[in-house]
Formats: sequence, C-alpha cells, structure tokens
Amino acid sequence: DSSDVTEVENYTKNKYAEPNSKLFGVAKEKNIIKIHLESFQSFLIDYKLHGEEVTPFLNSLVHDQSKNFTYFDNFFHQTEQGKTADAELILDNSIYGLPQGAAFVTKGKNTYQALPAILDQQQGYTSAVLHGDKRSFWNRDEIYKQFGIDKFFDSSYYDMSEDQVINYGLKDKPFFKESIPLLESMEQPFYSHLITLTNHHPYLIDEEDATIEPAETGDPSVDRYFQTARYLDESLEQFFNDLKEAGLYDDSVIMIYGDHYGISENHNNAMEQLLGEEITPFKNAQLQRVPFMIKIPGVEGQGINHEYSGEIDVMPTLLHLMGIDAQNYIQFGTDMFSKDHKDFVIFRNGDFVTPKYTSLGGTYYDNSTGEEIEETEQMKELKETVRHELELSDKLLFGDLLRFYTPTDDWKPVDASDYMYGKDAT
Ligand code: GP9
Ligand code: MN
Repeated sequence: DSSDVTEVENYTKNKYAEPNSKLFGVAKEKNIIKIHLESFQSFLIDYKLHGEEVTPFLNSLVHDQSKNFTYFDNFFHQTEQGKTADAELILDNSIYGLPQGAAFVTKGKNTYQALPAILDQQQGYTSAVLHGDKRSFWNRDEIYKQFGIDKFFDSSYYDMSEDQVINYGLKDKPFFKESIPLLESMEQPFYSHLITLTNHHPYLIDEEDATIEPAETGDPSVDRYFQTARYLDESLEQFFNDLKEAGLYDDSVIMIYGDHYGISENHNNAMEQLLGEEITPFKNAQLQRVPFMIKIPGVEGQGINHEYSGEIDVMPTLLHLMGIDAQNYIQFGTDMFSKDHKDFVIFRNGDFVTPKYTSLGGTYYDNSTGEEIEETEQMKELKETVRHELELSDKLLFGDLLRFYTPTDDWKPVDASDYMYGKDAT
C-alpha cells in the first residue's frame, strides 16, 4: 500500500545524487537516439583478433576525441533471466529486474513512471522503439504501453525477406538502413530506441557478411562472436553516416549501450584461450562490463570516464541532461556525471562491485590483485544496503506500488489504452 511506497521513496530520495550543474539541462528538447548493442561485452573494445581490431568503428568513438563521445569503461550490465528485457526495464525505469523470470512478461500490466512518459509530459517528446522482431517477443507490445512508448516499429515495418533475415530476425545493416525514414517520420523532439539483433547467440552470420575470420578456439559460437560483433560495428558506422546525411546526427544525443554478456560461463575454456588468463569467479564478474557511450550536442566528449556505474544509473543521468530533476521520481540509480554518484554496482543476485573490491557470494576480492580479502565493517554495511535496495525494488514490482505514487503535481498516470502497435493497427 501507500506506506510501502513511502519506504521505497525515502530510500531512493536519500540515495539521490545532485546533478552536475555544468550539465543540467544541456540536452533539453534534443532528439535522443539510443542504440542497443546486442550481447556486446566491453572486452571487445580494442580487442585484436588475428592482429586486427574487431570493432574499429566503436574503438574510434572511444579514442577519437573529435567525435565527442564519453565512454564509461567501468559500466556493468545488471540483467538476470530477462536478458534484453531486463536491460530495457532497467534503463527506462531505473528499477531492477526480478530475481527470476522477466518483469516484462510477469509485470507487463504494472504501473510505471518510465522515461518516455516523463519526457512526453515534461517536454513534449514523442517516443519510439525500433526492432526487427515480432512485437510480442518479451511481451513488449504490452509493457511498452505502460511505459508510454508512442510508436513500436517492429518487424511489420521492415522488409523481412529471407536474404535480410538471420537468427532471431532482421540483420542489423538493413535494420539501420530502413530505420532512417522511420526516424525521419517522427515528430521532434523524439526519444528513439534502436534494438539490434544479429550479435545474438549462437552468433550466426552469412558468409557475405563476415569480414573478419572467426576465432580459433574450437567453440563455434564463441568463434563466430567476433564476426557478428564486427558486422554490428560496420552496421553502426553505416547508421552514423546515414544519420549525418539525414541531418539527425549533430544535434542529437547519441547513446550506445551493451545489454548483457554474450559469452556465458559455459564457455570459460574458450575465453581463457582468447584472453590468455584463467576465468576465475572474480574475473567473470569483471567481464560483466558492457559499453556505455554518450555524445551530447554542444558538450565536449570526456574520452574515457572511469566512474563505476551500471544500467540502473542511465535514467537519472538522462533526466538531468534534459533538465528534469530525478529526485521527483522513484529511481534506484544516480546520475553518472554527478560528483555524488554512488559508485557501487549491484548485480541481481546480491553480488556487487565497487572501485576497490568485488563481493561475490559472501567472498570479497581486491580489484587490483583479484585476491581474496577479509570483510570489514564497511563492506558488511554495504552488503546490507545492497540486499535492502534489491528488496525494495522487488517490493515495488511485486506490489505494483507505483500505482500509489504521484511524482509531481502535474504527473498524469499513463493510460495503456491510448497506445496501439503494429503496422496494421495504425
Ligand atoms: C529478441 C531480442 C533478444 O527480440 O531482443 O532478446 P534476448 O534473447 O537477448 O533477451
Ligand atoms: Mn539481449
């Protein structure tokens, strides 16, 4: 009931980090282009296979200062069984996914106060998700309505002929190509989210799309991972060029993130060959880094930012860039550009990472050596905070508590019946 939501509100208001005054509101009413890199782990950045960069384009965004991106190299995914759907939930709501199953499926009718709805109500944004798969996958066509997403350009909007499709759906190159006119059709300012697909397990690729030789570990999906990652990298470069041509590049916020790991622990053997080191539980936790990169119009890129952060922190960061105070909303993350940003990163199972140490199943490891260390009083307290934070997030979802919460005086609850998706529906 409403006393439960007050408990959550007190916690998140207390965790809140004040905006960085230099960046507050700098991206107000700018278009936002958010790009989901499927199954993309940070170890691919600058990785060389057969002496070749796997992702030269993404690497150039990290290293070429003139491109004005900021790359967070200590950013972690926080997903569980909901995989892509968990990443979407966390990024657009700053709440955690569920310990089991996917909230997208089991909590698809809940009340949410998601980023697309807030941007619409505060600054008149329209919103869209673009994705070359059927709209019912992960129950997207139900929960997106609760998020206030205006348009869902699913596979019914794309040319899904056989030569354009592989694995789960549309290949990334035609996906980005055909997304340009869809973006151009949108009323501005818009918040758009493009979800890629080709770099998905088991990493299938047509011969004509493979521009790097596979790895040679003998583990076929791992070996192909580099080929689909290269294809994704090329598709992104093509998209950037097309955005520039369409006049949508310069004045837009462009945000790129990896949703979750691509190589699971079942492939440690192959990973050991590729990285030349043992994949211990500590090392595996470090491998849960995924890229987060952002370009903000009129703001100089910072190059590499080493702040420890996770998917939960994206929404408050964006709100502050838009000039909307995140404190009014229930959010478990904090602004990544704030000097008060909370730099402990929580995994869904209660493990967590800080800049100095990593906590895994009750054992602590020194980040600089990977060696086990003794628990201190401070570590114990943080472990309890982590447990409590996850518990509150679960309470919020299981009790559908946002029904009882009014973030601002002018907030209007989202009415799912206002939204309808699919080419035939419009
Ligand atoms: C399906 C795609 C894949 O539409 O987003 O989801 P995943 O299997 O990565 O959760
Ligand atoms: Mn995914």
